[in-house]
Amino acid sequence: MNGWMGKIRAVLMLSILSLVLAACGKENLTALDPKGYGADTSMDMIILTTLIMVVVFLVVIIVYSIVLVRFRRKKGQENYIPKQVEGNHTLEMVWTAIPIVLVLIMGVPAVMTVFDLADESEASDSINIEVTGNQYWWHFNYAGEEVVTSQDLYIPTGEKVYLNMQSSDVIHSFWVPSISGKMDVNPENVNTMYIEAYEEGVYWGKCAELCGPSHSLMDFKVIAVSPEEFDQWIADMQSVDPADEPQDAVAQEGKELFEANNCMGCHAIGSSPSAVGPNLTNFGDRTKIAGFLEPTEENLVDWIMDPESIKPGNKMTGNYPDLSEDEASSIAAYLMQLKPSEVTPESVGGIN
Ligand code: HEC
Ligand SMILES: [Cu+2]
Repeated sequence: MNGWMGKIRAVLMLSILSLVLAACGKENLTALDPKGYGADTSMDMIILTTLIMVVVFLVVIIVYSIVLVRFRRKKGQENYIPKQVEGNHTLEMVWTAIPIVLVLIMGVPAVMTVFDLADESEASDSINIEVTGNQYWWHFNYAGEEVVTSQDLYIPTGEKVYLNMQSSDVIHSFWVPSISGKMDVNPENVNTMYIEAYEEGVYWGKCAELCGPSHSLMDFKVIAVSPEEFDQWIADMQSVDPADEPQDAVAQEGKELFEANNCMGCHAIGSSPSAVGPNLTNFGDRTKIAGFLEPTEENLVDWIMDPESIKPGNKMTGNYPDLSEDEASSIAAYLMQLKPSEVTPESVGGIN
């Protein structure tokens, strides 16, 4: 009685725990709630294979239980030997054929999905983006548009967007679980894939390849906006003039400090393709600072003063003169004002 109660209690506790834990994790960071074509087709495969495995499991358990009960050694029949079926042709054919059929049911759609997701035939008429993975940030160059950005990748909904991906250093992996599968981003070759988001929203991306001490902080976002908003965003980004004067005196001072302290050596504002560090054209609209910090001025000052304590091993540390907190604040005020567009992560619901 006690033993049973204990087991029931354990099962109850586990169910409650899994309910509680199910609420953890970020929305739009799961392959199990697909919001884009690649994730959708992967989900179909997950469901198909899981169903088949459950059926196989149930059949095996049922047959096993029947055999266990029916062919127990019974009293008075200790020397009874049941009918021997070794070498039975029908049986052997059946248990060879069933797994082959099951593998075909899973394999054929899997191979078709792989070819479908690798189909590049529409790439030349579509949006093409050059994606560069860097220790520990992402660079996005919109081919033919003179638009460059980092960390937040804007795409239109309902369209296939083709990504041509390469790394500037070590192997990274581009993964936006709720939109698409993973793709390795290698230094020596260009890997391609397309992504398509069904709905507007902000989708979390992760680098899925261990790439150094701050690998786990190499987050990025896909911002899916309507096609009209996307065109608007591209136009807004194209109209940025890096020489424009900031609105107030503090930001003006920040701009001068930004120019005087080597920041420009690595960070472009405008469409310059050079990219030692993230392009900052629309930095004020970013969902995060450096991919993962809340975009507050305070966090930005901390980042500028000591990026190493925030993202160990990053390539910015030590490459510019030491700054006072006042200087860092002025630069932060300037960078926070870089908001060229009305189309922002907030305009499609922000992030959770
Ligand atoms: C040697 C090149 C280099 C210099 C010089 C440099 N940075 Fe950076 N910066 C980087 C790199 C690389 C990153 C990306 C770090 C990461 O996320 O791993 C970065 C990230 C940033 C970010 C976050 C960008 C984003 O998209 O979230 C800001 C803001 C920034 N730097 C500001 C500055 C300022 C201000 C200066 C001058 C005081 C400066 N940087 C000097 C290379 C540089
Ligand atoms: Cu990485």
